[in-house]
Formats: sequence, C-alpha cells, structure tokens
Amino acid sequence: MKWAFRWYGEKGDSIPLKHIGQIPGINGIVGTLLNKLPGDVWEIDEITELKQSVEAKNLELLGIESVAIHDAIKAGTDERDMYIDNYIKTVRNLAACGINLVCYSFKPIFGWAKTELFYENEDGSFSLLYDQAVVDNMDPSEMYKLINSQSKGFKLPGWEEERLIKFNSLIQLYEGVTEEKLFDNLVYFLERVIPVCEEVDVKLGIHPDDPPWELFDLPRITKNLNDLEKIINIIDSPCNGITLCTGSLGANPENDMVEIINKIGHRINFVHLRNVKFLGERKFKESAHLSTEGSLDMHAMMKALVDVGFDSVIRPDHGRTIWEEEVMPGYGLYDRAMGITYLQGLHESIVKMNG
Ligand SMILES: [Mn+2]
Repeated sequence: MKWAFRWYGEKGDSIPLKHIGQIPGINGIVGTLLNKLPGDVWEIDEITELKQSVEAKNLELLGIESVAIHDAIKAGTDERDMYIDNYIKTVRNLAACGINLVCYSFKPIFGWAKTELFYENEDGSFSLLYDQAVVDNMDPSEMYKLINSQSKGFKLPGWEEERLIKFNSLIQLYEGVTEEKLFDNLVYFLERVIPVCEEVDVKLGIHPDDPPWELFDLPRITKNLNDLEKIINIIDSPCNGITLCTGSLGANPENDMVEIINKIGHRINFVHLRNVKFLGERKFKESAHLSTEGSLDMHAMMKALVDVGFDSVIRPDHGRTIWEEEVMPGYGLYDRAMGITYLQGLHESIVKMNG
C-alpha cells in the first residue's frame, strides 16, 4: 500500500512538496496538470516535467487525479470518438512515463457540490458543508455563483469560470441524457479505453458522486453499491476499477461502507479516506478524520480494506481548515497531515492485530 497526498502542482497548490515530504510515512502524491482541459492530450514532456518535480523532492508520482472526461463523451455526442482517441493517447503517454493509476469521474456538469466552503465549527475550525435544503431553492447556475463567492480566490477544480461561461450550452448538451443513456455512454467509453489500459497496465478508478444522490435532476450513476457493481461488471478487468471515496459515498447513511468494500474490494484501485458528520436529512459536514469526530467508522472501513487485501494507493481526503491556514477549502496541510497519521495508526494496528 502506498500513502499519498493530493497535490495540485507548483502553481496550483499553496503547499510545497517539501512540506508534504516531511509527513511521516508518506510515499508520494497524486497529481494533475491543471492547465489541461477535458479532452486535451497530455503530452509526454509535460507529464515528465511533473514527474521530475515530484521525484526531485524524493516523492513518487503515484497517480493522476483526475484525467477529466470531455462532456461529448459523457453526453454521447458525435464528437466523442475524437475525445476518446485523445483519452487513449493520454493513457498511453502516462504509461510511457511509468504512471499506472488514473482517477476519473463520469458526472454531468457538477463534479462535486457543497453549499458552504468555510462553515465555522464550534472550535473555530472550518469545514465544507452540504445542505440539500439550500440546493432545493437554487437553480444550477446559482450554484456556480455560490461556490465561487466563497472560494477566497482559489481556483476550484470543476468550478472554473470557463465552465460557467459555457453553462447554458452544457445544460442543453445533457438534455435527454437519462441515467440509462449516461451509463451506456460510460460503457461505450470503457469498451474502447480499457483494452488499452490492459495493454499498457494503467488502472482506472471511477470516483463516486459527491453528494451521492441526484442533483438538479441531472443523471447520476456512481451513487451506491448497485451502481458501482454495474460499472465493474461492464468489463471484467482489474483496469476497470473504482476510486473508493468514503466521504462521498458515506454521506448517504444508506450506503453501508463496509459492505461496499467487502463486495467490490477486489476492484478498488484507489482510496480516498475522509469522515463526514451527518447533521440532518441530506445535510452533512466534512469532519476531521477520526471516527469520534464524524459519523463514519474509520476503523471498520480500514479493517475491511485490509481484509480484502487492498494494496494500491490510499490518501486522506478533504480536511478542515485549521490553525489559520490560508488554503483551498478542504486541501490544507495541517488537518490532512493529522488525518493521514491517524489512518496510518489504524492501519498498523489492524495489520499487527491480524498477525
Ligand atoms: Mn474523493
């Protein structure tokens, strides 16, 4: 198992690699090329530059999060073959650079959504919070304004201004795209990309919906165990895998996280561990990682991961903003560093108890 931190690159992240490298037991980062738009080919020289910058600090580039899927592929328009070809080129280029893990998601328009980015907790720390009641009174374009008004100037992945400009055409693009159609479009994509992944040994991990329920009547196909089982059954290949994000799936109390890990554990290629605290019906905040701070049993999930033999890349997910850190919401150094240390402690204890 490899312990990672998400890192947005020298220009996109306020946390220097040196500081990440000082976290005990860390192996590397999962990175991205922030200048790449969905559908672009990632060229070998650009990937190499990222890889070398990471390795210069004695860290490994353990995977890419994410290589975004162009909307033409998700909506299934005539242009999709061209963008799938580009995706395949990117997969080949990553493999040529020795990168064998790619996270992606297949969500129309909204990759993730929260209604407060800096919700103040009783102890003065800040969390991301989601409240369905707020969303119910909004239309989708207002969601953009809400998120960007709270971002404190940080560029938030998935909420870029370019996307807002194209927003109305995006909404039109997905008109008539039902859950079934979206799923069929995922099948079309995977049938073309997975054979290449197998050839060059790149494992994909699809990221679940955050929150894991419908949003503005847009179709969602990565909400629960049933959805994820359908996806891994599209093609029975270790390359066709899941990114288990506990804070995404776990935000719905109906999702039994241990059951999910037990059922699809053999196809979990990447893990994001984070805790959430339920505050009411479809209302939750992202808490500190400890089981005692949220509603999820982190020990039970870690034990399930150990028991299914999970042996890939794992990272702490969003933390709170603490100690007056000025950072992108969810991606501060301090709370995630405490989170990873706690998770490593759980892991060591479980492995040793198992003998
Ligand atoms: Mn996640």
